[in-house]
Amino acid sequence: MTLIVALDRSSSKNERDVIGVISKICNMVSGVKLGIPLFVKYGATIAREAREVCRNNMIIADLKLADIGDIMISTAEILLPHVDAFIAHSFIGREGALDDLKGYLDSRGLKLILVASMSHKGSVEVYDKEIDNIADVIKGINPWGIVAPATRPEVIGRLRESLGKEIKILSPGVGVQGVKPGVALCNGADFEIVGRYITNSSNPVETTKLIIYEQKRRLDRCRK
Ligand code: NUP
Repeated sequence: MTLIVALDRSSSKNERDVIGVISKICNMVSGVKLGIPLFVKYGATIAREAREVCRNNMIIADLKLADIGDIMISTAEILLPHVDAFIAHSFIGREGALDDLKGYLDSRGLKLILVASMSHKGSVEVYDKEIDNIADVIKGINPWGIVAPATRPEVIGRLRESLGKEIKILSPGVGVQGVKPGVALCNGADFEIVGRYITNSSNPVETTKLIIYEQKRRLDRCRK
């Protein structure tokens, strides 16, 4: 499975509707990524609920951690029982930050995912200019995965080349941000992250099926 669903907001007053959406599609996706708006609104409860309905999926907390090690660890601790992976920014560097977080997550059997570049246009202003330094930080930390933009497939290709095959690449930008399903996979990503295209759909199950169908179709073509 090559799809991760991103949940960032609830359209009703409680979180049951986003939980309702994922409960219908858990069996079609690899992971469920929970975003900052949901954590601010509902706290750790949202992760517990996601875990309860999607027992076999990877639950990813996308808090985009970017702090000193001690504070990132205190943040992760709160969500520990319900989450399998945490996303942190790579630009903060290793010493006193990412190396501490990585050590802590390793000791608990949890995954670290580092943002290597972002899907919005402004990411070229800093992240892409520093891509070699960023790749060095990533190599030094050796996380389970990285985030790289579906919107700039050449960046995915460059990171794949520099980091090798072991590190998983997760690519957002598919759907509402304009990229067609399968494009990032064809350029070296392992997973595509899709949020609003699914969560805002009047039929999230059919939309998820369609994305998976399109991913397969494009992959079959680009692998020929
Ligand atoms: O560079 C990034 N771009 C991005 O959109 C890094 C991310 N983590 N994301 C996240 O991916 C964003 O926070 C949201 O949860 C998801 C994309 O959502 P959508 O545009 O598919 O709705």
